[in-house]
Amino acid sequence: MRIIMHVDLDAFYASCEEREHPEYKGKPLIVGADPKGGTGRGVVATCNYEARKYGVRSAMPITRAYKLCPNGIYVRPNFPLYEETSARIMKILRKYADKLEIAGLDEAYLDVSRSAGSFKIAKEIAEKIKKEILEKEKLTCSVGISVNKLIAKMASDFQKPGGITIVTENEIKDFINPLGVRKILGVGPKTEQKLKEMGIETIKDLAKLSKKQLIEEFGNSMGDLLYKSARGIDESEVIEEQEIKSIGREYTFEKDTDNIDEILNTIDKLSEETIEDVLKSKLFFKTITIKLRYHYFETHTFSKTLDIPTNDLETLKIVAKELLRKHIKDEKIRLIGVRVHNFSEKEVQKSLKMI
Ligand code: TTP
Ligand code: MG
Repeated sequence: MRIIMHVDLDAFYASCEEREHPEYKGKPLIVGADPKGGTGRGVVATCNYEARKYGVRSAMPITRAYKLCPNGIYVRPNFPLYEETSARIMKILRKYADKLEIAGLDEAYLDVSRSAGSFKIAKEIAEKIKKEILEKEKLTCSVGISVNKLIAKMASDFQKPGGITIVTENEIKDFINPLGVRKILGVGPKTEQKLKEMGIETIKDLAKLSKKQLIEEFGNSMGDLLYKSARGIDESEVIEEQEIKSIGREYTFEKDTDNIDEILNTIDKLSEETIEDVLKSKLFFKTITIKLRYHYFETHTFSKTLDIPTNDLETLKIVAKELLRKHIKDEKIRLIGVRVHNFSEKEVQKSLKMI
């Protein structure tokens, strides 16, 4: 039997901010953009649990957050702080895992099948992990323990903040049945909406659909995922991955803009900040992606993969701007992002010839 643990930090960005600024403690804290008295732009990245009492949530427009919680403290994200903190936490987690898969800045899967051997010992390991993260990083986390990644992740979310939730093989059905389909990793708002239109809201509802029906409606891979997830089945392995997946920056304009100079200058600035982080990471990237969000919120990404890896600023600027010119529509832009990924540790050649 496998024993898989999912560890997820509580209100991660907000908790890092509270640790650095004890004066924020006990007050609603929103990390995201400056609300500018209700006229600001951008969205909430996250907020602490005090702010959640007012209904504030991740991904909500900052103006809406401000309406719900005008007296909250609003801060902009400090990514280097979260990245450094995350790296130290992953180091702690690695000690306890046979295999560790970093799934995001604040979450990881641990395969502890061999080292724990039983759910009882796995719980003790989870308690040790929580204690060490609290002592060393002054942060709390929630832990889910089960027989696969799918259920472990649902379990870590079940008793937030600070909970440890164990779901054994026999308990899976009762645990997942009442949950909303959105709790399945891979089910986003679109799939959720489509299922809702079919009268499916909970995992119990979902389990009533046949594999054939699901594949007809959602295609092979999503259909198969939905069919298996509704039964608590997930055979995917915990995959050791130590590399950072991507590095990048994005910016929401003060006012939606179609001023091409302003957009290009912003790409330059975002590229510079991105390269600073790339140099710190000592990595070389092959793929460059830009993200464009239009004023009506439609969002597109466009990528180009180079022949050889680089960490060159000019290359990034040129390719990002080329992607922009090629794909931009005649509409006002709300947000723009620059991101690099597909990393390797070796540089081959630092020159523009590769473009
Ligand atoms: P989550 O783990 O989803 O959220 P959280 O840690 O803030 O809160 P919870 O206690 O419910 O786990 O995401 C981790 C971080 O990722 C979060 O602190 C901020 C960032 N994030 C965004 O920037 N935008 C988003 O829409 C979400 C969901 C998260
Ligand atoms: Mg979290």
